[in-house]
Amino acid sequence: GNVQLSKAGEVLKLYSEGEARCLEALMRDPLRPFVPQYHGLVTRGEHSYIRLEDLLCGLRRPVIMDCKMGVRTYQEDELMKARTKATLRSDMYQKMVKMDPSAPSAEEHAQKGVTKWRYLQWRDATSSTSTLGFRIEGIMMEDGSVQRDFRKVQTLSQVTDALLYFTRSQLDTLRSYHSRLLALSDALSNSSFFRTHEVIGSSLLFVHDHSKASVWMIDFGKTTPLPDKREIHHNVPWAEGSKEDGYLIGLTSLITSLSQAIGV
Ligand code: 4IP
Ligand code: MN
Repeated sequence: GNVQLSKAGEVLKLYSEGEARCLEALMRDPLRPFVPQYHGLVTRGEHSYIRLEDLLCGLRRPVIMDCKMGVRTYQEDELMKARTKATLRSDMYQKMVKMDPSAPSAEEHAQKGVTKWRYLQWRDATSSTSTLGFRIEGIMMEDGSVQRDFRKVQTLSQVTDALLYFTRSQLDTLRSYHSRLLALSDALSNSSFFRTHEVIGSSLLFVHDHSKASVWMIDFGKTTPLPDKREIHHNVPWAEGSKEDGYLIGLTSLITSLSQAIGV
């Protein structure tokens, strides 16, 4: 959507202050090898952009999977806004009806709108987000075809099926992903960035071609520093005010699913 190609090896993403700050901090953190390299800002016309390493550079016919991490994809702020000055979104109401006409309440049907929090919360509850701590947002196969019909994938064995489809059951690819996630898990446990940030709406991007496979942390637009030097655990369910994101619940689910796929 808001990412475009710039010169070779680089992509531009529309600037947001929060994301730029996260990327700056990540370049000085043990997570650096798991994040696209950040090259600062550039202005084109009226807009500023973040310059990022192109993760697809040098790959032939790459296959890509985006997994949105965490047990929720909305910030606590969004819940506050929904309670106080509830802005109704008709586009989100439409997306909801399209997926399940019986999902909106009678009141929501009458007003033909839902709050952003309600929509995001419903997406979390009807996907694997709430239970497994992540969901598959989409897969692009080597011919460029994109599949987004993973919205209702809910169980770990459905995730494993999706992983087998995505990798065409190639054992070396599955093993590379598995070891990369174990290395990520290690880096996360040593990361002061991770300890001090609430990571919401961020994805793990799985990318492979015929010769290599890797996983990257992307999208930090809704990742925020915790207030007052607070820290979170990332491996417990969320309760209002706890700021917990459940990122590690999702990572554990993915590692378990990959283990099942390669039979270890
Ligand atoms: C989208 O819903 C995603 O949740 C977006 O998150 C979110 O953007 C959109 O909110 C929301 O409509 P679907 O994926 O179900 O279509 P992401 O950008 O991480 O994919 P935000 O702004 O929350 O990042 P709006 O308000 O941008 O429409
Ligand atoms: Mn995303």
